[in-house]
Amino acid sequence: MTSTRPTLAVGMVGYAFMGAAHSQAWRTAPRFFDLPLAPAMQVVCGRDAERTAAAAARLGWAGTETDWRRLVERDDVDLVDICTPGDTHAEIAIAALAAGKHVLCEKPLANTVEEAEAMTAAAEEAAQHGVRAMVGFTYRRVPAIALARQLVAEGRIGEVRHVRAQYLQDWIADPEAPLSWRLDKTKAGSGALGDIGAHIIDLTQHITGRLISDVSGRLETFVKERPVATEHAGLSGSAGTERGPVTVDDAAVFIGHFDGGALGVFEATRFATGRKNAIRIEVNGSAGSLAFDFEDMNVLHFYDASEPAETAGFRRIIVTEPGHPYVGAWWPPGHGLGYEHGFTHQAVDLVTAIAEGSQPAPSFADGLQVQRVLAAVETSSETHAWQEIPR
Ligand code: SOE
Repeated sequence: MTSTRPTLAVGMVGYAFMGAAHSQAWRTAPRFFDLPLAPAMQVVCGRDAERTAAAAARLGWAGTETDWRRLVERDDVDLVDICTPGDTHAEIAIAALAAGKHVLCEKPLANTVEEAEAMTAAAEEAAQHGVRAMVGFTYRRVPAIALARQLVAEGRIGEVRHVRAQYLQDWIADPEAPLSWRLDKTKAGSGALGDIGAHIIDLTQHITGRLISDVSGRLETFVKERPVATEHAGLSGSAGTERGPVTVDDAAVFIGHFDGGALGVFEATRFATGRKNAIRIEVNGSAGSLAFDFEDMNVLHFYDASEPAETAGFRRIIVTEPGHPYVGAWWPPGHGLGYEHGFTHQAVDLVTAIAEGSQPAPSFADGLQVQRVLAAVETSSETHAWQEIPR
């Protein structure tokens, strides 16, 4: 079947875990959603020609490049999708925006506030010419999360007072798990804080519609040295005999306030033994509560405090009805969506915004706000003092 829609040619930089997830999204978005533009998987870029060619064949990309600068210069690329470690985000995104390409950039937006500021300035300049930029906080597009935001916006839980958020993983709980780029500050910027803490910062701000205004936090690195990885395969690679330093945090905890006065308690760790990808968020308001756990991602718990005490209780909503956000395009009720669907919804929303000429969310400015919270937690951990988040 040939599409009569105008094409949006995508060039993706990086093809590991995130590149595979984004490729899946570009493949499925036009097949399940009625998109105004037809994404074309034009070219994928990686440093090693042979591996990049293998990735292109496996993931469905038409061509390859081994230098992202070449990809950014190509006339047959409309959108640059950045799936590389954080140390390269700013340079690639700023060059792509200057070349008039729309940009989708993986999270966290950058490794420093300064980089995120420069990226936001570049995105705001590009927006004047109709060029769009978006940061990939993909969990916003989990239907249960989108429903939670709707319920808060409709006032169903009243005034928000408590926000409790955890992102729990355990993939390096074993001290012999090897080093990878995610444990290297020069590449990743920070550890659990930026990699997964960034998600719960974004999600809680997204669900409540309020920004975090101040924080007090602590970072901890439990295992300070690990075997050097021999390969960049999967999250943790495979180990050699040499050992090297871990230069990022293993875990981050912080408390803070949201605009409007709600209290937040946050925890991000790669040492929660037995927890694989548990994003747990609970919001308590004056009229009710919401609770979510990504390990049961098709479910949202909702407590309505206006119900009679004798029959009130947390309601377990299976978020798979056609009327639920994004779900109508997929399977019959109860059949459930997975991790990858968030990436497809992200591609759908980005393509739609580009076609409509509107600002996709989360914007680079939203990514900058998250970056400022991350930096404030780090500073607070060093100084043992509360930090305000600059606006
Ligand atoms: C690794 O901790 C990781 O892949 C994160 O980088 C992703 O953002 C998250 O979705 C899953 O875990």
